[in-house]
Amino acid sequence: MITVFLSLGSNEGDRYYNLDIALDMINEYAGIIQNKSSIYETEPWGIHDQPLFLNMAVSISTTLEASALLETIRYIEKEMGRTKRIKWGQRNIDIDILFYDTIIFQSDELTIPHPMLHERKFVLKPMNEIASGFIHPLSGKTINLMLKECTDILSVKKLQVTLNRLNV
Ligand code: PH2
Ligand code: MG
Ligand code: MG
Repeated sequence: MITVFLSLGSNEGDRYYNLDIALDMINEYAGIIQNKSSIYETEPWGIHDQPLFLNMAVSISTTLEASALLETIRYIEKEMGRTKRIKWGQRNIDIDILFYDTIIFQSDELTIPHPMLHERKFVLKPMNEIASGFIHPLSGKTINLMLKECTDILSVKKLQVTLNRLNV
């Protein structure tokens, strides 16, 4: 079993419902959910003129290879009728692989660890909640240190809400 960290995001439609469904499908198809962060409401990074995101981080244990995991994530996003139109733009669901154990992996389609995670507070803050001591295999830094060093000033606000059907 491999431990994988995923980042979930939604800023279109019923954002809570989208996260909820994505968690269900991840648990069904991608791997068993071990841990999940709170939900955060976050200012959009990259393209500012779009609705606020909900973001969260989860860890799963899986037997899927990295490329098979990516295929599975794409399947889930497709099943959910993913609405992404442009890079960094608005979408109903986005599931990104942050870490695949401590593996370093590079292909045309996939880079692990996620190459931009250290620049994104909307990724680091939720991740810090569930795995603050996890060490980035390339930089050797903990999530906690990366969060402290992160210069992203966009708002990342922890919400006091839980999902309706928290069946995982
Ligand atoms: N995802 C992006 C681009 N910008 N900003 C926030 N706050 N949250 C996201 O999940 C996000 C983003 C591209 O995947
Ligand atoms: Mg993304
Ligand atoms: Mg993505």
